Amino acid sequence: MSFFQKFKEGLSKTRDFITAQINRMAAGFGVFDDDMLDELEMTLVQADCGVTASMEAIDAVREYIRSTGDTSREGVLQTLAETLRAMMVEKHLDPKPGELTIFLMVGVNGTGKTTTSAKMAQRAKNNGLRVIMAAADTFRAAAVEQLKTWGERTQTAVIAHQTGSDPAAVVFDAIKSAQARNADILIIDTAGRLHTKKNLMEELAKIRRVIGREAPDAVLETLLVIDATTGQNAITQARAFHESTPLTGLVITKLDGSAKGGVAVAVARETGLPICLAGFGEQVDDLQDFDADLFVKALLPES
Ligand SMILES: Nc1nc2c(ncn2[C@@H]2O[C@H](COP(=O)(O)OP(=O)(O)OP(=O)(O)O)[C@@H](O)[C@H]2O)c(=O)[nH]1
Ligand SMILES: [Mg+2]
Repeated sequence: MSFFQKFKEGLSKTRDFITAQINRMAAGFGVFDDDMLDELEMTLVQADCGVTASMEAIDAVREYIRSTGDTSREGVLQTLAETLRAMMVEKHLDPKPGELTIFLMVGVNGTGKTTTSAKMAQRAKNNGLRVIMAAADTFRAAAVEQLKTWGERTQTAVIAHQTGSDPAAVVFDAIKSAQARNADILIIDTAGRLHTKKNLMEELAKIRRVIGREAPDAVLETLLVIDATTGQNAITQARAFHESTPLTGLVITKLDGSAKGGVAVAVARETGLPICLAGFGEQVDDLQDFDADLFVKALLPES
């Protein structure tokens, strides 16, 4: 399946919703008037693009209509696509062999941190890189076993301590191990935590201090894993995590079958953070570099 097909299939529910609304609005006219633009704005909000992004996008459409007089469906959709696209920054992770890149995977419970860690390990292996994973979720009872199982499946070494131990100590050991084995990549899987729990957020800051001290030359990517089915709470999550653990990028998971795919636009617009990866399923190869052009193309109806 091509890149675009994955985005298209993943965003089909969201696109179907937007398409149905637009078809209903434009039925009989084929052109957009002011009321329809208001409705279109509501449709974007309902598709979880966020209030600010939706408002700005429709403002741009109004400006386009004012300056060109073009109220056609084509012109409106084209302007909409360009405006939404411009709100998103994509960043492709490109770890180099021979230097250590550390991926610190963070996020609230159940967003897909562990699965994404495994997917990333598999991808790095496919690219001939040396990978180690760290089981820094010492909180949830089965978490260490879950990562070890992924380690076996992807043939990746997993550094783990017992459940209940200090995650920063696991990270310390994992860095030592990565350095001793000349690993190119260390993926740190952390426990799901609510962004409102101050002590849990402090734990992440401690992990970061260990990384800064023990691997000062490593490239550190702190990636917030966001579940695309979450809705607007994702914005709050992103802001809270970014405040306590400066993030370098976002991963949007569960884009397969989410009717709330627009949330990627909302989070990108509200945080300015780049989106690095997109998760499209539970299998180890269901991971793609995020592509903002394809994303927007897949989100909106074909004009
Ligand atoms: N459909 C779909 N399911 C996913 C995707 N990524 C993860 N999942 C599923 O989401 C569930 C949670 O995934 P985990 O990787 O365990 O999530 P986590 O963030 O590590 O969870 P905690 O460690 O408990 O916070 C599992 O059932 C995964 O198979 C995805 O891209 N698409
Ligand atoms: Mg996990």
